[in-house]
Amino acid sequence: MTAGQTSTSTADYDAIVIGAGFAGLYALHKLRDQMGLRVRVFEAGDDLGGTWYWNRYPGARCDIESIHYSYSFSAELEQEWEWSEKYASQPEILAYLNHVADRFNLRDDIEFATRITSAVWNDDRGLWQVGSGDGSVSTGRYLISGAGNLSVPKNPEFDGIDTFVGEVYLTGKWPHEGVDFTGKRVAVIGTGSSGIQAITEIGKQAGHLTVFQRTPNYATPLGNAPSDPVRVGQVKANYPAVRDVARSSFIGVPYDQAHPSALGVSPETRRRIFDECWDEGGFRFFIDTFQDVLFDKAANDTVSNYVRERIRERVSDPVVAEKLSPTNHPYGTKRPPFETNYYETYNRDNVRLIDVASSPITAVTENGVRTAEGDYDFDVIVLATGFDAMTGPLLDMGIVGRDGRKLSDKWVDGPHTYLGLTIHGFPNLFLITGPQSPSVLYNMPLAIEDHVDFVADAIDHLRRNGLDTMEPTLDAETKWVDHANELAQATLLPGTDSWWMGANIPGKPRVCLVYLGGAPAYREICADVVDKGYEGFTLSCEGVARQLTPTQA
Ligand code: NA7
Repeated sequence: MTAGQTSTSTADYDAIVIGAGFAGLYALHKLRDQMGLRVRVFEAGDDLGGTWYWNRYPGARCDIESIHYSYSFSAELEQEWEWSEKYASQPEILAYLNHVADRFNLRDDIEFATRITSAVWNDDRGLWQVGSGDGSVSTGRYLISGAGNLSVPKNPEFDGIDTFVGEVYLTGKWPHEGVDFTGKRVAVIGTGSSGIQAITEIGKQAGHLTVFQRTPNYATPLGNAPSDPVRVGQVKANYPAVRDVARSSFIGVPYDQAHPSALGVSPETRRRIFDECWDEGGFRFFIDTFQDVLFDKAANDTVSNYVRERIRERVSDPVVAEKLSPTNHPYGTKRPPFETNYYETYNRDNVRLIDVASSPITAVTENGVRTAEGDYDFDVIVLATGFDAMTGPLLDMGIVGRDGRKLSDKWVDGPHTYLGLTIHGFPNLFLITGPQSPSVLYNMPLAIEDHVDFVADAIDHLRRNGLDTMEPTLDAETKWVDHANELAQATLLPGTDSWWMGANIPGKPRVCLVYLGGAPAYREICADVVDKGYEGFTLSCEGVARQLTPTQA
């Protein structure tokens, strides 16, 4: 909006929310039911659930304990919902989200099967014009992306994939009717978290399964089990305190603090700590061992060696065990996958492992997969090849900011955000768990709640002060990007090709997409920004931009 103009123009909605997963559902509830705003949610899928709507592949489940991987905003919801397993499966998480939608009457304000293809800031009217695939346009004062971090599957990179006469499935877009693998010759390409979960289940059903592995992963036990009623009772009796402790831990789960240094203890003590965390399962092995494993290569070697040793114990054929043992990157520099009987899958007669690092896939043919070493015939190919993570969903929506500047141009060398939440030149646009926020390294439902609460408070602040727009300054954004990059450079992560670094997509800028300072530090920074009257933001009123000082705020 230019100086002197007023923001009298009326928007269809106060807030437009994109996506009806964990983020969009809570944003709708918070803004509509707690703040009285007019809110519309647009969702590309035919139903709600986001990640948990699309990722229906066999074995899909969360890898943060469900009593923690769940909303904290409603005490009643926390008390009434029962998880049947320690780590819920995809159908159960989807049932939970449907329960939330029904309980809080959210469906009426969600437009399903509506993919947002353009979102353009109208400076004269001070609002976002949001267009969908069918040509309809809606306007909103605030635009909130709950489009997710892992919602745009990577395009298949294999020449000839369209000529394959069998069935092809992407783990991230799994058919709702399911897939029957019985008696079939199945290929799975990819051994990240999705591939590892799917391979274990498909191996049990397929006539024959061939896994194409480019990079072996450090998969460690999930430790799933039926829910323990005693433990659940203890958590439910103390939920607010449990959530506080969770939010005070690096990744948002109430686990112990890691020991300072893997090198500062005796080999026996180190082994004991690794064994304990291994046996506990899940993220404990990633975050409860030693603080220096992501910073110091020698410290990391201790954990990497330990995992390799444990893999060798479980795989009967030493040649296969060797292939499954990662050696080209340090433990934890790719997002650690968690498994249940994954390694034992390779002891089955109907499962084989093909290393495509040494002999890459050159094409998909009419009948199967071609590598430099030969052709393999299949009835079904499953692509577990990952996502255009973090920035992909945002760049997929045709976002255009002030003065017609495209987000894709602004982010040509990687994301530039302030707090991973907002972007200079894109007023009133809020990214829930955006790039350069802790996002995927923070228990997602809590990360989402923190961000939605921040946005709600910011909108409330604007309204109470008769203000229209909020936009970070270029200076604040630059400092944030530098800060996020400095944190990443201090770790071992930049040296590994991972989706955290954008390195899984050919041509994508190589930059750390995640804020690595941890949830507690990040939460403190955000609180401080608010305390200082939204430091780093320009808040505008009737077209007159002004930097509010704390006293004005
Ligand atoms: P990931 O973790 O990105 O894994 C993708 C896998 O696919 C990984 O093993 C890749 O090997 C492999 N891949 C990708 N492209 C190819 C090609 N062209 N040839 C062979 N292999 C390939 O995705 P996921 O869906 O498993 O997990 C994403 C996140 O979801 C996960 O981290 C959790 O946060 C939940 P590479 O390692 O690149 O050599």
